[in-house]
Amino acid sequence: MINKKFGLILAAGILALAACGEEEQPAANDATEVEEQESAPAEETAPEAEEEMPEEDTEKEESAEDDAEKVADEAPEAMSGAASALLANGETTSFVFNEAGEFSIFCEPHPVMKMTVLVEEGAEQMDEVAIDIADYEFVEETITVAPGTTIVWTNQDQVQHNVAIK
Ligand SMILES: [Cu+2]
Repeated sequence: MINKKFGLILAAGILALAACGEEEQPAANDATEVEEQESAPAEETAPEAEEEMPEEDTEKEESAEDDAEKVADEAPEAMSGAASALLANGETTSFVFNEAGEFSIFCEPHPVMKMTVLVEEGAEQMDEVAIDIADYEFVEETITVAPGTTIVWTNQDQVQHNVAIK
């Protein structure tokens, strides 16, 4: 609110000054100057508040990143050699894919079970993506996700599977 007011006063002041530069109106000019002087204390605080605004936004973004990091903490980062525990029927596991690139996924007890995760900047799938493991297969053969996506696998089979990264 203060910023808007200040903006209006500033805009009015600039307009008045610009107008005064062209047509000499001493009376109107004096009135404008007095007005500006009266509102000076408010102006002194307003620019600071305006400058602080972006910092606050940055802090908000950082806290959003912190939240994302918390999610990432829950799901281990996808990297070569990583593997989940064996999943019983209905159990889930997840990895977060932060790095762009290609990840070959397989099931350790059944190495024929494979899928590929492509991590690409600007991919439509993001945040959290669910993939079932059913009938000895990863339901998606290849999936493209944006960096930072957490993929959650759910074992729908009665046999145990896991999710390993080559
Ligand atoms: Cu398996």
